[in-house]
Amino acid sequence: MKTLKINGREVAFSDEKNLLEVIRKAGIELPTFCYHSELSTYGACRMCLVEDKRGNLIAACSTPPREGMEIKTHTKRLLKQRRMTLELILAEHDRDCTTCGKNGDCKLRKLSHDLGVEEIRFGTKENYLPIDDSSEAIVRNPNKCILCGDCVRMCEEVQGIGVIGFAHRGAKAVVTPAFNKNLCEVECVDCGQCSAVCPTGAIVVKSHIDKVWDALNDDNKVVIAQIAPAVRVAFGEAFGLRPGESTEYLIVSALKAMGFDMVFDTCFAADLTVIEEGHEFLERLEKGENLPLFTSCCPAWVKFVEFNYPSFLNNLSSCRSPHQMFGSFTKNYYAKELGVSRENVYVVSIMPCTAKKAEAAREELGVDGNPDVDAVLTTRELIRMVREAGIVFKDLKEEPFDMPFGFSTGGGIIFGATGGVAEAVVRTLDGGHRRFEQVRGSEGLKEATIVKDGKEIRVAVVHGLKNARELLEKIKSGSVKYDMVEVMACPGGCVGGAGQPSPASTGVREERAKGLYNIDNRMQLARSDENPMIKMLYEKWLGSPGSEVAHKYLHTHYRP
Ligand code: HC1
Ligand code: SF4
Repeated sequence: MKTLKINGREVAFSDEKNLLEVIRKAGIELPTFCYHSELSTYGACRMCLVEDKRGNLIAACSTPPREGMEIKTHTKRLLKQRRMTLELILAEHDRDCTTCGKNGDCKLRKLSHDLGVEEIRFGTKENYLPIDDSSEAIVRNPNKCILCGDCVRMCEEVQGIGVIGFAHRGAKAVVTPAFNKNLCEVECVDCGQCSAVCPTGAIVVKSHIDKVWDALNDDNKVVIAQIAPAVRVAFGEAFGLRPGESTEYLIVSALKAMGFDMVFDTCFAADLTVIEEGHEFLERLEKGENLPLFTSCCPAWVKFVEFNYPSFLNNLSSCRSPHQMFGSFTKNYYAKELGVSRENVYVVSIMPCTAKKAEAAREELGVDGNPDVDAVLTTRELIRMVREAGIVFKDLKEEPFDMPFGFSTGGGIIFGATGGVAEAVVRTLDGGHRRFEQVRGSEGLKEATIVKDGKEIRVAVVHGLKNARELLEKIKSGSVKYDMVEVMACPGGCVGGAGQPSPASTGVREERAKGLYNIDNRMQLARSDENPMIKMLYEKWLGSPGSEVAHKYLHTHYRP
């Protein structure tokens, strides 16, 4: 076993990729801005400097651990150095912390407090750059950027998109889309993963909180919430629960306390998606057309295909995503049952995702300018609203979902983890009650083959858009062949959505996914086609899967 010394204590190490990982494993939390274990090492922020026995200062993130090394992590010199680095960053930083979107969750503010920065000797920021709020999903404030490059590497290395990068040099250096364009003018897919790794308020999620409060305070509006699968296994993290603990009935209770009239489950709409998409898939299979079928639940993935692979647009399932199906049947069918006009029904989607905000704004997903989904709150926005409303989480009593759209099967629940959509469709195609565990887990690409009526169906599952691009290239070249492909833009699927509480490392995402499979195991029904409320919706309104009504209200088209 190899060892080195940290602050005079012997510490064993094996395959840790750098000194920083060894130090953190030894229980010492060295500060960093630009280090993320899932991104390449940048080594720019200099916060993780340590001192070796010769007195050299070295960046722990970019130094491999070596046998016999002796380092110190908190000498007087290092403390002074870190404080100075913070002071220099703060001197160039817009410091309106009290009104910042990252207030309460800002690493810069936390470290300045923890490291005892009490004055900034190097002046105050003078030159302010314009804020870019052109995106439906995120807001970029360059005045709060500390040039750590986390967003740049996330967009490039994990999402394979690369629409933001460094421009200019020295004091003029900024992170910006090419040619200083706004985000809405480049091929940003709204995944929000850049905001999830941003340590400050330089990239934040666009808030829908105020408009939801407005609707809740409007007596003419019937305000209806739907809760996405992945929200329930992450929401509790903000209140001290472990990732993966299910909190859906506490969320229902909180929403009711805030004044929501009805609370339904997006998992019901996910069950409906399985039926429509399963039907569409079998039709394509029979005709041998537009295969592989690509799932279409993830709006960032849909936009990615629209921007980059228009020749594959016909491969996308024409099904709207579950939360948009929900908005559509709520406003076009249920509003009539309630005797309320669609304008007076206000649908709020509670989602782990930022791209759902942009999806809800798509013109085709509404009627005459009235959207099917009026507002999208991320898990984090809902947490903020719960606090704003003075609701004490530990005092909440569980409440059930409302009916009829609060009933779901395990098939709808597992949508929130990578592989879940494919597994739910396969369960229904198979018609048994088996689980299909081959497509579970956090590997970038998962494959499975199932046999239906003597015919082999090849399924692939990818998450993270870089993985999706690699797969599309292989499909294009003919080197691989599949019948169905599930793609989710965020690492881990929706459980790793950018609207979830941070930080979402691989381990956290896996725990959340496990939480969804645990709920699935407890569910009475495993297959979406067994959902009695779905059967009722077909009997009362839709007719049969793939019917004209179903196509009009539950399907969509894409833009080349
Ligand atoms: Fe998802 Fe979906 S699973 S896309 O990840 O298909 O956001 O959770 O709500 O719409 O159901 C997200 C999650 C979510 C949709 C469903
Ligand atoms: Fe890149 Fe996604 Fe951020 Fe857009 S939202 S800049 S695609 S990481």
